[in-house]
Amino acid sequence: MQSPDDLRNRREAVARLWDMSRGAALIPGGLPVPVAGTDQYHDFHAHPEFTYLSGARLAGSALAFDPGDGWVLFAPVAGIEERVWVGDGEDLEALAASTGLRVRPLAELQSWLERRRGETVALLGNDDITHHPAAYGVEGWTALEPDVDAELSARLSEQVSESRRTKDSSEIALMRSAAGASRAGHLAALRLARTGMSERQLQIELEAEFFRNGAERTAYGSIVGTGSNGAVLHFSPTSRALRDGEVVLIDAGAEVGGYASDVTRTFPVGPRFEGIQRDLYQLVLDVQQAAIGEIRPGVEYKDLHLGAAERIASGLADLGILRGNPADLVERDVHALFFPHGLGHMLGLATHDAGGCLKGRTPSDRFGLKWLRADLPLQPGYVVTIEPGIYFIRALLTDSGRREQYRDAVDWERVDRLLDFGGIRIEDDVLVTATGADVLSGAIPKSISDIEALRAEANSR
Ligand SMILES: [Mn+2]
Repeated sequence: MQSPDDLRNRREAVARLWDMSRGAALIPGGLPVPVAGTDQYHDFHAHPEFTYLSGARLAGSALAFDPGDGWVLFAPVAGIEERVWVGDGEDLEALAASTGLRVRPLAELQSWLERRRGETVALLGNDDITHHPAAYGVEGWTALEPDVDAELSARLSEQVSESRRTKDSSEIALMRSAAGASRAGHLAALRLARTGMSERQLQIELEAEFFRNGAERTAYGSIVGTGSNGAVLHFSPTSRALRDGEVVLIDAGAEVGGYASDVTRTFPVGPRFEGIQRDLYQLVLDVQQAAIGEIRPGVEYKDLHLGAAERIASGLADLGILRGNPADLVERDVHALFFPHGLGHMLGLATHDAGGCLKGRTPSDRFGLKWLRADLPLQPGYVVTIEPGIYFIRALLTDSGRREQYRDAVDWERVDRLLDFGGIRIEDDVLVTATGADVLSGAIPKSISDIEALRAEANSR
């Protein structure tokens, strides 16, 4: 539940940024998408711009703004058939109280638009209204379309993304709840994983605990990969069984009130990290903690990423997997053979939240930078993930072009013996504060001693 005051402040701040003297903005939340062959719909995700400004997540509604007239939420009123099949829907008065908005029946959207014919209209949110206007109660969208200004729409949308970077107290409270539900799920996985259990069974235990602890859904499809599957960055759980001697990687997060958490833990199937697993795990953990330790207002996220890349290169050189000076290795993108993704991303209403790149900054096409999803100076109230990883990815490590390019920089015989290793990633959600960092998911165990204590217990049962 978000405070109506926070929602009002958000809208006022955005309207100030927009600085419109005339025209209007329309922000549809999106229509439910039917599942073919049924009379049901896919799980509904309201457009984040709509939810950010209204606090509502109901399907088939639209938020509208006019600088003279203010904000109004057009919401559907259930007819008899809808009431029979899906229920009464949201009461408009209750909606007005929870959102702090003026709420009107969706049927009035048509006349709101008619009154602005010939004016400039910015279209944000879900543009499905242009394909299915009747579902929003709007006839003849084509007649209104010339009023939609693409440039204005893009500018206003970008300004909403900029606003969304700084989370207010309602948003932070929801993100703490989401992180709490994620903690329960990851703890269950750490306690219940056993040799012979499948990735799918582990996913079920994890997600059940998310839901028991307040999750409304998972923030994204849970990633559970054991053994070599852990090297596939977004691996969907299968019937593959956990084997003693392997590590299992779980990247999964609960969602509460539309807000995501995004957490990764990696742990041994047996009671202990063995041999190189232990060295690599400690390296990834050190890299993650160093990056979190460097977070404070003004720090460039890209510098955190490059710092992590250099520490990974340095650690891999200490272990004899890479050869050369860490700074040179990063300059040549050698680290990206083992750490091919960015250090993390903005988090909020979306798992990869909007506003990750400062205006004017475009992603690099360098192998070691192209998947960096955040490039901006951090400010208090931003929430970012910090998620370094080291993987043995066959697609990269058996590629003859890369092997030739990096012939001198990698102990390829060593790498060939580790191709079934899988991967290690450790990810937490971090709120930037005035002085440093508040790790929202920090109560989820990650030190070797804490993880081994839980795994020893699980293995003794
Ligand atoms: Mn993530």
